[in-house]
Amino acid sequence: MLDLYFWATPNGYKITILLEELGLAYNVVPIHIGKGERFNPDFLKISPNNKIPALVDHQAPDGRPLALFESGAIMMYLAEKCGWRFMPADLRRRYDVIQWLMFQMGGVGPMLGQAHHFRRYAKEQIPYAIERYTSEAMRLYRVLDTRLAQAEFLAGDYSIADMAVYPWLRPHKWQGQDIAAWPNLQRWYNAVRARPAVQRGLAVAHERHEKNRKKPSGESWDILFGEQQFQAR
Ligand SMILES: N[C@@H](CCC(=O)N[C@@H](CS)C(=O)NCC(=O)O)C(=O)O
Repeated sequence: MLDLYFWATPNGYKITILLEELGLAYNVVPIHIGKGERFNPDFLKISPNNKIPALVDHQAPDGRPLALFESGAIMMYLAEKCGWRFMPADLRRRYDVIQWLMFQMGGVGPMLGQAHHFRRYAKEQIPYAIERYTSEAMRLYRVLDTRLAQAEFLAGDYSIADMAVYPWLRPHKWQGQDIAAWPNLQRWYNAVRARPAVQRGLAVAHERHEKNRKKPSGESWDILFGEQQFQAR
């Protein structure tokens, strides 16, 4: 059995989408990030960066339990465990997937996350920061659109790289972006969104954590962005 430590955020959705694509059974362990559940010592043993998602596979292929944090590592593990699905074993094709996955992990996620923060969550509107991360979001959208003019999906065939990027582009309005301005990106976005497993991956999350759609305020803001996160250990 797989335990997914999850909250309804783009990094959480990546894993529910992949689990649905793979048809694996899994148990969702909700970690309400706005309530500080991620500082629970049992969770920290699994996820030392105290962020979701994390995964425990109670029976990994070597016969022992395996705990993983970082969504990219979790995706690579699940793809390999299931016989290299959505990340081919072939060296060159595998690295096509890995480089676009790393582009998401190192660029798309952190930069768009900062765009969300400064445009939507920051208590003070800081024009320099808003401009910086909105421009960077647009630059990343251009990189994606250019790539998707050459290939149907980021790594050629549909892969974990597409599943990693898609949830981050859903809140494109929060990033000050318009997907319709990028025809290749829009074509890809519609194709990924139309996949039944993607819809299931998002629905699992919505059913359980609808309240998370609210903008953090008061105590949940302090837990997410204030002093509390630095005093947790
Ligand atoms: N690089 C990490 C990022 C994880 C991450 O930022 N998770 C967010 C939710 S999307 C979280 O736990 N936020 C709570 C916090 O940062 O305090 C990954 O891809 O797994």
